[in-house]
Amino acid sequence: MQVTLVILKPSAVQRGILGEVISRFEKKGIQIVGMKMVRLSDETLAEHYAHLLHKPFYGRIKDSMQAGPCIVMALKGVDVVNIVRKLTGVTNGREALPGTIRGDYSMSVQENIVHASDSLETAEIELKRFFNPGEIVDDSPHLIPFLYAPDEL
Ligand code: FUP
Repeated sequence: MQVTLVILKPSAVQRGILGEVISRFEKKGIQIVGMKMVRLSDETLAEHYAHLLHKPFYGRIKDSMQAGPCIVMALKGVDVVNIVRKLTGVTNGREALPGTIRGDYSMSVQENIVHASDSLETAEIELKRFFNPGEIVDDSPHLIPFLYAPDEL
C-alpha cells in the first residue's frame, strides 16, 4: 500500500468543483486518509516548487497557489502514486486527455486544478510537508477486502 499527496488548487476551490474532483478518487476505490483546507505560505511553496524556483513564471505560480485556500489530501491504495497521476493527466490542461481531471476541468497549464506527487519518494516528502503527525488516519481496514484480492496487497 502507498499513500500519496494531492492538492486541490485555489482555482478548484473557487470554481466549486471540489466534490466532483474528490468523487473521482472515491469512485476509483482510493481511500482518503487525510484532508484539510490550508493557505500555503511563501516558505512552503518555495519548498514544494523548488524545482521551478528559478523559472520566470514562478511568481505567477506562487500568486495562483496563494489566491485562496487549497485542500490537501492524503490518498491511499495499491500503486496509488501512479494511479493518481494517471487520473490527474498531463500538466497542461489543454493537452490532458478527456477523462482525466485536468483534461475535463482545465484549459490551462497553470490553472490545472490539482497537484499530485510524482513518485513514491516525493510522496513521502510531500506528505510530511503538508500533514502533521496524527493528521493522517486510517480507520477503514474493513474496506480492503472489497477493494482488492488478497494477492494484490
Ligand atoms: P506537475 O507535476 O504536472 O504538477 O508539473 P510540474 O511540477 O512541472 O509543474 C508544477 C506546476 O507549475 C504546474 F502544475 C503548473 C505550473 N507550471 C506553469 O505554470 N507553467 C509551466 O510552464 C510549467 C508548470
